Amino acid sequence: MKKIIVGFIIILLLSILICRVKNKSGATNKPEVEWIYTYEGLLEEGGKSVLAASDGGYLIAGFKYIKFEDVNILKVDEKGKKVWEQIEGDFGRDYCEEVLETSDGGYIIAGYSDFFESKNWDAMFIKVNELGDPIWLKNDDSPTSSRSYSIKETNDNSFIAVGYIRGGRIPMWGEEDADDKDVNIYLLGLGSSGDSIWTKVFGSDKNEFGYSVDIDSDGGYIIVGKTDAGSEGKVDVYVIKTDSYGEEYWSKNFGGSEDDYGEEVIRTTSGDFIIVGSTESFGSGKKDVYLLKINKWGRLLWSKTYGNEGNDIGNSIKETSDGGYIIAGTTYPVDKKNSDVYLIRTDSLGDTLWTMTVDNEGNEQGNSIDITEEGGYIVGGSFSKLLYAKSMTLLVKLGPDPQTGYLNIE
Ligand SMILES: [Ca+2]
Ligand SMILES: [Ca+2]
Ligand SMILES: [Ca+2]
Ligand SMILES: [Ca+2]
Repeated sequence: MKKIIVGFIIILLLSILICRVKNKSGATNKPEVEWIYTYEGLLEEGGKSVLAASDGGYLIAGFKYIKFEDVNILKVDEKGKKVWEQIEGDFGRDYCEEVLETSDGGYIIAGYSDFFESKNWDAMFIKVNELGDPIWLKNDDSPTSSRSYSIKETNDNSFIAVGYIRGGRIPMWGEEDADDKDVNIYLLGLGSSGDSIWTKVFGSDKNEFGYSVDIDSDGGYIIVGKTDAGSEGKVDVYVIKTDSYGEEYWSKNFGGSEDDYGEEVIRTTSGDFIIVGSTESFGSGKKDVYLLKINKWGRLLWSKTYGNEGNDIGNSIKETSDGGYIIAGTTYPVDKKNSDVYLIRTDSLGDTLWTMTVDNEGNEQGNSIDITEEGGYIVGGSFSKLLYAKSMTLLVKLGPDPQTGYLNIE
């Protein structure tokens, strides 16, 4: 028996070695970095969410400190030159978490705000036109603190948003009253002018956070975040599937014995769901980027990790035209004093086609990625020269991906 195990381990090690050699020989087939730009004001700013706009150029939304933090929307052309910039929000602090192009050619922002009269955070939604001029701004009027992190447009020009809220949940079995302190996932069905048509709260007496929502082929929703009610008492990736009214079909935890976080979920062309986040349970040390593919019933099809000894964080994912994935995040290499943008391109099974770090000689954070018209990538995030120096908005443009191009020719 021992001999069989030793033999198996040798074969396993050899196959890992062969895989490594293979990956190295193909590793030159990456897109080129075409440009890196930082955008700065007098004070702090940073980018949270990027998109390749249908009228050309790129749009990055985040925050900019004027008197307080405000939502900032910056439109640049294909070369990264500023076309327009708009500040949105009201009297308090306003943060953007996601920007989305809407079917009318404008944009919608999901975030949160501590509006003047309010003593806590409110989920906030801002609709702007194609030049960033405000059309409406709506704050969630729930009595407890709420935030929104993700928004999608439904096919009737309405919106679905997810975030989290304190309290608001239904009491659990054996509980007299649900208290108003624990955090729960908050799903909002919004009308075309941003008013809540309905809201749903999901969670237990532990904390649950919602970070991403996508629309399923059945008109229902898939929600990803994290829960403190994880296996072995630690944090797990948390996934909820609902119908189009937000009624729960199923919910699942994923991860191992340490902390695992879900950041973004998208429905794939195969009809499954792909989730990106970070894990401390598996991988090469500290946090690693965590990729999970699940089917529509929530069954895990496969999971992968990417990273090195330091912290490697997955923030954003898109499906490429060949059915693979592009992931953007941040890596904190142990042999360096600063962070880099971390990009991972995989095939449809999550096997690595290439990885790349982007370093602008400072602290780069890769928060969001989109695919450009010519099959390259636009990455948005933040940059600071030194750890506690003023932060700036960061954009990185990559040329066409040879991996996608090669597969297209075939
Ligand atoms: Ca809870
Ligand atoms: Ca866990
Ligand atoms: Ca790591
Ligand atoms: Ca760096």
